Amino acid sequence: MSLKEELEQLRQRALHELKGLKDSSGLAELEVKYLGRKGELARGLKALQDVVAEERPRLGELANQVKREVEEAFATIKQKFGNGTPAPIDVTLPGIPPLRGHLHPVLAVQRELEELFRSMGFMVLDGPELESEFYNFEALNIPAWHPARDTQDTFYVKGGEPKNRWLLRTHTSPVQVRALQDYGAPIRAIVPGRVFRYEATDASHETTFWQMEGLVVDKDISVSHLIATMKALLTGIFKREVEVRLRPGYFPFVEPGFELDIKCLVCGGTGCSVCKHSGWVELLPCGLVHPKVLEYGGVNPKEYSGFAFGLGLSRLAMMRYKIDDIRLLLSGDLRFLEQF
Ligand code: FA5
Repeated sequence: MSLKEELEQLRQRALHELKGLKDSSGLAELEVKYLGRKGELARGLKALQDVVAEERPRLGELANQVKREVEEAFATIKQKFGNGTPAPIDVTLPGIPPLRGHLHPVLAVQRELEELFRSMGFMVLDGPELESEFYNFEALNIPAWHPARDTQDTFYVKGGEPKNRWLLRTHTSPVQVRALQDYGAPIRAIVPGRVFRYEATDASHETTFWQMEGLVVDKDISVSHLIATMKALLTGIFKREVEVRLRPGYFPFVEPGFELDIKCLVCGGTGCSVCKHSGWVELLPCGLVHPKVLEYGGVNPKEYSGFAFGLGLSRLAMMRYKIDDIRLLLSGDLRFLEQF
């Protein structure tokens, strides 16, 4: 084969092999094979010395042209794959911090309260969110005909019996009777949990919100125990005195019953959409446990008495963090949640 044919074949082979590369592996070897000091091209150039003088300029030009073409082809493919050498790693660069979550504001307040009540000897209990009419109403002295049922309309689900349907619980109070049945008296318990109501929403009303029930049953429990516990709760969570007002309140499962309101901490009492421009927020209804509830729980009302409260946990979190719309709590909006 003449040198001219050899050079042309060399060009074809080199370009063909380069084309077949799928990634940068093998690129360096191929470069040595064709362009290396002892590579095929170097051998072709060396062979120029042996050709007759008049052929040399033409073949020399061809050899240079092949060299240029092959070098260019290598340069192009290196650009495509990178040159096969991994970029150096700078171990001194700061790392990428992992994203960290945190407690939802309602859960943060709940955890604090659990801690506080545990320190006062309370159990922390749980109850079913899908409840029976019996525990949600009947056992709390709210029979089917009672108008108090209308104040807590809810979502009923298929199943249960005609007079004891399943529903999404409207409050945490059903756990009062469940706890008495399970543990008897004396008892001190709190029950934080999610509750549901079928009602129009606004800045202070949601269809899904959190409450925390409290129940103390023992011998000779009176309103003074109730008030002292409410004070401990409020100073524990706000870390300062907050202005409260106690009014009579009606709930069929307590007697006497009270509404404990706190001065709105979102507006400082001047009036806003959270306190419906009254300056006060309904937060802590409470009272002495009705004898019928004790009986449903299997506890003798002649021997024991008790108090109960139903804290609006979502509203407490709003007061604590000055949140001006309850609907933000379940919005799932990270711009809101990341502020806590
Ligand atoms: C009750 O649910 C009674 N079970 C409370 C109770 C327990 C009274 C034990 C006596 C003894 P009420 O419907 O008022 O009561 O709700 C209690 C608290 O939940 C309210 O003070 C309020 O803070 C909160 N709340 C009520 N409805 C909503 C709502 N739609 N959205 C957000 N919070 C609400």
